Amino acid sequence: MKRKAILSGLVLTFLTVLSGMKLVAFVFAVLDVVTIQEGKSGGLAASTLDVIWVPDNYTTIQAAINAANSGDTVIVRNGTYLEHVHVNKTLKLIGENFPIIRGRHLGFWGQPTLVVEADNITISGFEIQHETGRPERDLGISMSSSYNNISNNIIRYTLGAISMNSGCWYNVIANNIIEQNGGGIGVAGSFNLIIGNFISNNSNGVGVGVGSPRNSLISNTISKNSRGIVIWAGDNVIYHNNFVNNTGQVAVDEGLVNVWDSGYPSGGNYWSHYNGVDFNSGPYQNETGSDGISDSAYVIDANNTDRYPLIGPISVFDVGVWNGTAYNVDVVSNSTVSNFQLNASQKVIGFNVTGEGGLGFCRVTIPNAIIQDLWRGNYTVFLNGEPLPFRNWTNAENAYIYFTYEHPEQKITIIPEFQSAIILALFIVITTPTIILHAPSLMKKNYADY
Ligand SMILES: [Ca+2]
Repeated sequence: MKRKAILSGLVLTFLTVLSGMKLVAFVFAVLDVVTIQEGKSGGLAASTLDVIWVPDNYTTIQAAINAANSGDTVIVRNGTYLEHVHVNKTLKLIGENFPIIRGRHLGFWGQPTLVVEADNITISGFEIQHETGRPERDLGISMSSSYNNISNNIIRYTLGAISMNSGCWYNVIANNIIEQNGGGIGVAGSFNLIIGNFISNNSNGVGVGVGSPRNSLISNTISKNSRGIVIWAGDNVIYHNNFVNNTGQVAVDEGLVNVWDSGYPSGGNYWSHYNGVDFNSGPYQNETGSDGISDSAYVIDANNTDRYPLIGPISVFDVGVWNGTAYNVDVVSNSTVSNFQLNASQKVIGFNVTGEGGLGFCRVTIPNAIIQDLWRGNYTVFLNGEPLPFRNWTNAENAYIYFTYEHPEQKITIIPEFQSAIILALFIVITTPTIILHAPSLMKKNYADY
């Protein structure tokens, strides 16, 4: 029975990672598992532990991996580890406070700091580097397997931060910071999900290789790379990404067809160089009234069109798990969005918007489950405590709420329609950070903070 408890704890831990909750919560979950384990074993040799600590049980990460059994968790404490790490069994490799794994240049180019070779491996919470810096000579993570989860890492100074070899399926690459590498993320295979990453100052931000269809790239911020995204395959889906000031934003090999939006009103991507206007709305952009989506499509080439380019960058806020499902609230805006809060007990979503003069706009995307839970489906928008006119759209998943205001600075709150301004007054009075469901962290997916 104890063993069962440990396993279910680990499963829960894995789901927690998948659901995008914060690393802190994740490590606590693992600590719970350790407590159960110690209660049972009273201190066994490390090779029989389900959770192995580095350097407590083994001084190097590789030694811990070598001693681990498939299904174990290896937790690495903060520090700098000068290693090349080879993960060839199903493990969870978890960093505590971002330990650094730094590879050495061994004389030939392309040596990875981390090799991921078995399926169902989790790598989370590390800073992965290569010692040589620029010019980059060696890889960060080299992957040749499937069903892996690479999340909440920082990867710098490598020839390629995350590099898939052909035939990698169903990998999740989420919420990583990938900067100052030769290549950012190289996708090779299918059904991989690249989501919520910040990819900047690399040569190529993202590359999708030949013969690699059906991958999804969603809600990444891809900025200041020589080339934002380069695609040598068709039938991939790319939406809700911010393409910002890349020397070349996008390149698709000739004749290949990819999908660059998720329909209306969900929309496509933000392209910093694309100056679309926004006076109209609707699937055909022929109805009067703005909606945060360009009135004209962004044509990449004859086979690739973003039908619904976002008119401002998208920021994604993790609002936690509701009835077992992890949700985000997205804000598309030409303002800087800060102090985002979702207060479930007060039934309020609030944030600040700032900008340099002129008219600001927001398009807030809120999952229907939250709209129902918080507001029984009926909500209203306030600007500095006064009602603000808004327009809204709904599809099967979300409500999309659009409104405008004058810059430079305003406070937005969305509250239940059927309740009075008393709630709003309460919300304004209570400013303690404890009401923030998920405190801002290094990995917060907020465009404005990056
Ligand atoms: Ca429009």
